[in-house]
Amino acid sequence: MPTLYYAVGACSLAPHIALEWIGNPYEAVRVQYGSKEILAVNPAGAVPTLREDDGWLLTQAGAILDYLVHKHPEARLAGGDSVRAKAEAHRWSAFLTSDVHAAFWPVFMPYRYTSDQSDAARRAVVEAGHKLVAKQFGILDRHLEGREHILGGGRSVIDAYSFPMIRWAIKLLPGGLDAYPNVQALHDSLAADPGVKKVLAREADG
Ligand SMILES: N[C@@H](CCC(=O)N[C@@H](CS)C(=O)NCC(=O)O)C(=O)O
Repeated sequence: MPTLYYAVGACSLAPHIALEWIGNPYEAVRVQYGSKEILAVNPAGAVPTLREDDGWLLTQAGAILDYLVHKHPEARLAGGDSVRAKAEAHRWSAFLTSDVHAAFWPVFMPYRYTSDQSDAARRAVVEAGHKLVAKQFGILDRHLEGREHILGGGRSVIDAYSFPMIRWAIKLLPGGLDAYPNVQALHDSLAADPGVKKVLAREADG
């Protein structure tokens, strides 16, 4: 049975949802960033990390989601089977990892982005981060116009991948999702999904 190492509210929520959608037994282990427990399986001390029974470890959210898609084709979480559909899945996974997730870093950890330790400097970094996040959410919102899911082939791990980041935007952007009605609609449909609800309840518990 695979083991997912996760932290509450983190991007590990995406593979957590994917495992729930797949429906096979798995273990979810809650960790603190940088703890001994996570450092033992991921030298970055970060989540998510997936461990298979034979000890094989996989890090990086996008890689874990891609692995789960291919390990469980019966779950139909690829968002389409054509060569172009696969390329689109790769494109949106990269967008979420490199453009959206990275845009949140200055918001979460402004001190890593300036050597000026004053409050004003940190506030300026956070504001710059908000602008970058807003740019990426604008791209996602326009893409979602007239679509129920990010990928053309239906519900996929890419929708799951977007979910933690959408939740961060609701919490951290000054206007929440007000300017992104299509992202709001995707959020609402994911939040109503029984598998997503189950995972959120588990992550909120204790
Ligand atoms: N590129 C990695 C980033 C993983 C990552 O940084 N995860 C965050 C949570 S969303 C984390 O564990 N941060 C703790 C830290 O950076 O110390 C991935 O996509 O999996």
